[in-house]
Amino acid sequence: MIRIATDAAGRDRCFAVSSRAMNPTTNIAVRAARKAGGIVMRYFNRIDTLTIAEKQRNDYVSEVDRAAEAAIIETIRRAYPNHAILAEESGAHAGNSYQWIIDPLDGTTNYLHGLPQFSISIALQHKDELISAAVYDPVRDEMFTASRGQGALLNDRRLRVSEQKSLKGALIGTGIPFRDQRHLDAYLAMLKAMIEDTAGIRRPGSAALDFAWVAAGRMDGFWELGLSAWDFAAGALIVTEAGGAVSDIRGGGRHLESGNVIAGGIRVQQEMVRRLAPHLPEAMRY
Ligand code: 2AM
Ligand code: CA
Repeated sequence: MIRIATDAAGRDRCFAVSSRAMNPTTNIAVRAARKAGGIVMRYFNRIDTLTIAEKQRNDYVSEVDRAAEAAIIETIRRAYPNHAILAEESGAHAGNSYQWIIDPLDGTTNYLHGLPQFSISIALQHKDELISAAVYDPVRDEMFTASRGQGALLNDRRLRVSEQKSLKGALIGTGIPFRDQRHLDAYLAMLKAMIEDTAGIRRPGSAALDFAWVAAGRMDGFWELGLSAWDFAAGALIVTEAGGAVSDIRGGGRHLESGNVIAGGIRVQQEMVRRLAPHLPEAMRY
């Protein structure tokens, strides 16, 4: 593809740019995520006017989550009326073997406090394979995308996980248990192991964005227990397409099932499995 742009001297110049025609389903994910981002940002400056409900202990939802989710579903349905949908607020909508996995506002607790760290997460899964993903940070206007076999992008720039080879010097993200405290001691043992072995730990508060940041090399690894599929389905594809690895706590492939997950550059991720797996509670299995 040829792009024409004006150079520093004011002359029109032709540039050859690599064609990064986006997969059509990834395109729809991007369109839906942008729409939801618009809704989320419109309300962000007047969060005091929102009606907030508590789904369970420490688990909030507002009319923004619902409006953003409705906009995403409408965009997807218009393009793919037969696809199935699994969305955080409205649950499962039946369809064919393609399933969209949607979190309309990941990091609701941050959002409701006015803390600008949240995202919109949309993935498409076909049978057991993730094929398209978009995670959108509307505060920074950063769109992270991935299409299976075609790599991951941040806006139009190609993403690559960090080159970090070991835990020594690594910056690691995590999520601290907030709802179910049954496994808090096991989590704290994991946290202790990571504090001892790494350069530092961060808890930004939107799991979808944490994965996107691992894909971008901003953090070297990430782990959390008890996530839902919509928190990290998109993020998982973005990390693997950026050359990283994602697994359950024992290093297997059952993370979407268990919600217990480790992601990172390949070496860091393997080291994390080695250090964290011994602390996994028996009841969690993987
Ligand atoms: P949510 O905002 O879509 O619910 C991080 O730990 C993940 O857990 C986030 O992706 C967030 O997704 C979810 N979460 C739900 N309630 C939370 C809370 N009270 N504190 C932190 N994270 C929460
Ligand atoms: Ca979420």
